[in-house]
Amino acid sequence: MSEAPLTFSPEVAEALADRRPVVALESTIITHGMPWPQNLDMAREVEAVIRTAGATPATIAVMGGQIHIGLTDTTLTALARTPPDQAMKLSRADLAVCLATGRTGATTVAATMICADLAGIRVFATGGIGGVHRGAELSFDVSADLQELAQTPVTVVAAGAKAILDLPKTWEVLETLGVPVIAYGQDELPAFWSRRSGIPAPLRMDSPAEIAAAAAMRARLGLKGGQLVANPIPAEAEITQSEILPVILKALDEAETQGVAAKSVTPFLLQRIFELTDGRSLGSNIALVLNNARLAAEIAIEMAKPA
Ligand code: PSU
Repeated sequence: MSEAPLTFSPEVAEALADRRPVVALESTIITHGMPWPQNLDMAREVEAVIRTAGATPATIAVMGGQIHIGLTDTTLTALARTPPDQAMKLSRADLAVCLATGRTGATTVAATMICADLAGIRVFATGGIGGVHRGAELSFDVSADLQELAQTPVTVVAAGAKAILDLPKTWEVLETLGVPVIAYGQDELPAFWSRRSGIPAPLRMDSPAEIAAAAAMRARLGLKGGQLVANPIPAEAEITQSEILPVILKALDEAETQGVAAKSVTPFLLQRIFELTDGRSLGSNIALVLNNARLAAEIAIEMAKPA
């Protein structure tokens, strides 16, 4: 076990000690990705889905100089109530500073992967990863999530990259970085709120067992880095690309006019899209997270089987 300041919930500690399946969950989606109180409902429901599927959920956040692996309901509620400006949005760059200064921090995909790896957790479910922002050729705004996938051995289940991003450039960068991008059960990459993106998937897999086997094979080959499983949103919850694209473009336009930059871009866009769709985008976002949690639990169960 590492020297890192990890505090495990009793439930997660027992599951890991017994080598039972555990699924990591991030906390930025709670503090910066969804509004109160839907964020708390989502966080609880996602944990429930993982338990029902037969695995143990481990929501990860930084508080009081410790990386918490698994939160109590009281802590989860406190975190969900924390205004976005009072929780640091942690990536690889700021994780140590947050811990050393005792501040509260919510982990993004990148930071959650680092913490999950330290804790010995191999699978992580989220909504959508960060990626290359539109206009990145001028702003250089590329999420640290992509570099993390290239170096930390965790399988991340997401509904693709968030469709507010430049998706073709995001997939190009992942290819350059050597990250396996695996579409689950279809030949096309999904686009977060939509099942289809028009972009062919570099890889396709159709079962949790195959995905677990691929992760094990990467370890045997000594390949560093994780895998991205792009799991399409359930059909009944999707917003098609033709419906969501004009909304995304309007939100992007507003972000530019208002000079929103860096870490504020993603939360700003998600909030504006929520308002512009009268809350429909949030319902879809919750549905896709739950769907990803279920698949991640199934993968964790396969990974926990003796070789
Ligand atoms: N998935 C969601 N909503 C979110 C996120 C993921 O459904 O808000 C968060 C993740 O923590 C991800 C972050 O790492 O958005 C990406 O932010 P950025 O584009 O600033 O790197």
